[in-house]
Amino acid sequence: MILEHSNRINVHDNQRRVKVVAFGSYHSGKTSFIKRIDPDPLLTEARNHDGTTTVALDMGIRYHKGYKLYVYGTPGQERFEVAREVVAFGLNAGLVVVDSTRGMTEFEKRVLSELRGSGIPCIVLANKSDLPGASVEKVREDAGGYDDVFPISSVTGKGVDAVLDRIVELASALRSN
Ligand SMILES: Nc1nc2c(ncn2[C@@H]2O[C@H](COP(=O)(O)OP(=O)(O)OP(=O)(O)O)[C@@H](O)[C@H]2O)c(=O)[nH]1
Ligand SMILES: [Mg+2]
Repeated sequence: MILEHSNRINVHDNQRRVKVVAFGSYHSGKTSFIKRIDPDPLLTEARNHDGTTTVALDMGIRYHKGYKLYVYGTPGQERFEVAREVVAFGLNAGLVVVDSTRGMTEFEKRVLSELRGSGIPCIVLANKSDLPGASVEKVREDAGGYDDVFPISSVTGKGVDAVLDRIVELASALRSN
């Protein structure tokens, strides 16, 4: 699997590379977001009782405004904490993917607070905005009024470009520090 994809992880192509890691509770839509930004992602999913679930990591690559974004998806299931730690190592920016029909879980609130506490730029994605009952206001409230909350739909693609723009903005700020 690694060899098959190794040509895509070329570190000698002089692009400005950014490692972005997506966190979020079970089925919040992390894998769907990665599939949306890269039509040929690396996915490690297994079938389970309600569809599929990530069991190790996902990765998509997206070129955006002069940057090469490596976007990693973590597993949402609690038991995969070790995988989350390994995937998160060395990240430049974090995404907290929230199912906006249910609001932020305690886990998602904790991840946001840990990222912010470590000074890592992060964006909250209020995903599933295409579904009835989705509320970006509720997610904003759950995030304690945090500014960087973006309503998106990983299924329709709505709002995704604004997220990519914001990642690049945060990355360029990092570089100028
Ligand atoms: N309507 C709608 N459904 C979505 C959206 N994003 C994800 N889903 C659905 O939500 C379910 C879970 O999506 P995944 O992308 O697998 O979620 P995940 O966060 O990767 O899940 P785990 O790996 O199990 O933690 C699937 O049935 C998706 O089709 C969205 O924006 N809108
Ligand atoms: Mg997944």
